[in-house]
Amino acid sequence: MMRSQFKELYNAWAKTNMQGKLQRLTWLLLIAILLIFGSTRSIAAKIDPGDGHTASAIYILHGIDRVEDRSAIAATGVDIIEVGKDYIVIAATPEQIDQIKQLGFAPSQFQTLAASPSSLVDPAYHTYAQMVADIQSYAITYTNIMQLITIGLSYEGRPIWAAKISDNPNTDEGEPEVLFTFHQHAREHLTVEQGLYTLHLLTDNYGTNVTITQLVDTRVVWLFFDLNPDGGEYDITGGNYQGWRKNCQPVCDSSYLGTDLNRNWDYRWGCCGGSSAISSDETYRGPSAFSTPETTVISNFVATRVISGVQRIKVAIDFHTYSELVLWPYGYTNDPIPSDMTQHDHDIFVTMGEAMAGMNGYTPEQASDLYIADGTIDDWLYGVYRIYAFTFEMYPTSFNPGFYPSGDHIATETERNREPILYAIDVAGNPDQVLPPPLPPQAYLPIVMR
Ligand code: 0X9
Ligand code: CA
Ligand code: ZN
Repeated sequence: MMRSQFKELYNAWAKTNMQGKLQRLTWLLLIAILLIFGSTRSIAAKIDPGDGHTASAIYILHGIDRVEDRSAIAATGVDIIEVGKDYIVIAATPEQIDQIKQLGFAPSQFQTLAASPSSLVDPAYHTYAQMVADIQSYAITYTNIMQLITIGLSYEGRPIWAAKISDNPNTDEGEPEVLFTFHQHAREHLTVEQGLYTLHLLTDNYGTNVTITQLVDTRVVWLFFDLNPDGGEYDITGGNYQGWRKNCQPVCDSSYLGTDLNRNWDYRWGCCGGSSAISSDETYRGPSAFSTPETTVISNFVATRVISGVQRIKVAIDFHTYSELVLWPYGYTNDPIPSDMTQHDHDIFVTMGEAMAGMNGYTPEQASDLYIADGTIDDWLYGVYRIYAFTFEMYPTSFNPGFYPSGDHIATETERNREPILYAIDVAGNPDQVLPPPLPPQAYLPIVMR
């Protein structure tokens, strides 16, 4: 009795133990499978994003001189880096090159460009940490006209910093507001310098320069120094420039992932072949509009500037490199005045755009004259809030030096935008003033009869 009871118990224990062993074995097997496939997957993520695409290379395409062709090429998801009179420079995968050839462009038009000669990071440019140190020291020096805030975090958790420049910066005085944004695209480091230049310009000259003092006293200037801190830091990893454009969501350690912030804004997002649905592409728009924390944080901020039903921000400039252009909406269509723009607003865009281009020597044009792009910040700022929003493409005009001019250019190229920046701040007081007043009936010139 005891024996058989024991035997039964033993058998039962052995059975559960056996099951346990089997379970453990199964787990081990599962873990092994996960490890093997997990590691191949992470290696694979570096070599192949899993959507059949491979690494982008830089090409120059000759004989391209029509916006229709450029937009058709952009629609394959390549990044058009430069638009010349009769050529374009693109970053494209071999698959995209095949697609472009299928569109009818001849192989003889393609030429691979050598990588940028100076790939060493230039210490004259501010890193994220150096930028933060600079703006924090200014905030301490100029408490009378500067309020420094963080409005949220990037995907990797870096604070997104904003400065409010105005007299009595801790009080809402109801003044007209201007928004300057910098560094949506990681490799466009010159734009961070433009943001710091603007901060220094408005603060260091306050109280001594009459124009600047008046502008700071009668406006609110918002400076968003760095919309893409994660991408910017990734672009300088290891002391070598990486040619990175997008943010780091979900990761920045391969050439395939990340969202193009300037295709992620929620106005006609993904509408018109001006962005890509493929996560490995340079112009990947994300799975939905405002899928990135960086664009979401700015959009939430801009929404807070609607007070008593009126958007306080009247004028905006978003800084990029390169090509030396002043661009205005819309970028999603070639139509200069579609139904979501008034003739009056179009006239203000053209007048302001040409005026600013006259000051910095850039070329003024509608954004889509370059190529169609959808989900861009200026289309969103104007489309949703009727803000006169421009995109500046800074120095240089050509792929040498392209995104990485040496630090010697920082002072001249940021100073070059002094007048357009002051003009934009001024015009925000009443944008309508840039248009000539209509002639009253009695003002017609008398016809002189002879
Ligand atoms: O493609 C962009 O986002 C901007 N150029 S950049 O080389 N800095 O990436 C330009 C956007 C202008 N808008 C349109 N072309 N529609
Ligand atoms: Ca004020
Ligand atoms: Zn850009």
